[in-house]
Amino acid sequence: MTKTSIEESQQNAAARRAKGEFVRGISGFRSILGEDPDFPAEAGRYHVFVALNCPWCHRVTLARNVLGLQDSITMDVAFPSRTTEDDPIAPNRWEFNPDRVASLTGTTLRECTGETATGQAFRLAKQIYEAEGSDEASVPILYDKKTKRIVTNESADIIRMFNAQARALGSSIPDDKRPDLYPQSDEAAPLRDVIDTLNQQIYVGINNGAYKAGFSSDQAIYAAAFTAYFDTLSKLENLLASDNRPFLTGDTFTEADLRLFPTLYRHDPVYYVRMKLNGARILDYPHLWRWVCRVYALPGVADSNSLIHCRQGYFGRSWNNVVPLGPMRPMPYPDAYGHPDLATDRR
Ligand SMILES: N[C@@H](CCC(=O)N[C@@H](CS)C(=O)NCC(=O)O)C(=O)O
Repeated sequence: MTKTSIEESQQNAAARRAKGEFVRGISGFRSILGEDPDFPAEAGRYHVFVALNCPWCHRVTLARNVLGLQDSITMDVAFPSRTTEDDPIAPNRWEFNPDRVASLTGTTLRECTGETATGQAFRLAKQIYEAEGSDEASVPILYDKKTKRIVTNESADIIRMFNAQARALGSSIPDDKRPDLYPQSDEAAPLRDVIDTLNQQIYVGINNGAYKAGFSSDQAIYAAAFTAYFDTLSKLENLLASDNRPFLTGDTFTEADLRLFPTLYRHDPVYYVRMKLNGARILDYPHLWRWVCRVYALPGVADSNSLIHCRQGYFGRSWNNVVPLGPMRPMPYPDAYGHPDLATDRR
């Protein structure tokens, strides 16, 4: 499998962090399903651990759903807020706890589960790593229920291998009906180049750019991330407008679309406020808005996430546990994603 992930340079990472820049770390587990002899592609053997508010996990739940892998790859969902300071094991960790009550709704969240794959019913994602001597703590995790080992914790690799191995992994969708997110044929080499270029722009300017804007504590770093984010959105708006193409590379939904969606889905209801990305809404970009609605309507996409989890998770402790209730106009989200006609051009 070719290299999938676009990673931040780790050069001077400690000094950059000390200066207030948000610098994303590197994923430590990087086996490839179907290529590493320890991890053959088989139906019913693998499991994913996710948090629905996490956009990297959203890539994984999207790929699992659009490729028809819901029945053959099992999944556990963490509560959207990390553990609290008084947690008996560790604070600020992802927790599999279906009994936890969300402050937004005053109820438990029906998508949340316990930990069902290791056989040890761990409560914290951190404990899954500790069982392998690792001090990482992130989700998503692709886990092998047979050997009880982590396969990989890199979302870019997970979506690429789900696509490449969809049939062997037990997809419920026949080959000729299933989207091919990253076609492997010789003729598709130019398309792969286009996807790779888009992935790079989308990761730097948008997916990770949103975090750089929202989580850096330095005004200049925030401002540069804000500018790059909206510049990239304008480029993508123009790309879609150029020939009214339905998807970023043309007529079919590919990995580039899949990787853009988690950020744009969160933009109006969450990132506009939380990541200080209040330059414009996606609603203000008519082609991007219609693109979000088009992707949202694809089978499995609406079910791949929950804005309740996103809002609860992103507006957590740093927002005093009070979750903003909007947007209300032109209508509440995600219902708005059923209305491509709402698009306005007010940038
Ligand atoms: N490279 C990883 C990044 C995943 C990531 O940063 N996940 C965040 C949640 S959005 C996380 O779990 N961070 C560690 C922590 O919160 O303890 C991927 O794309 O799979």
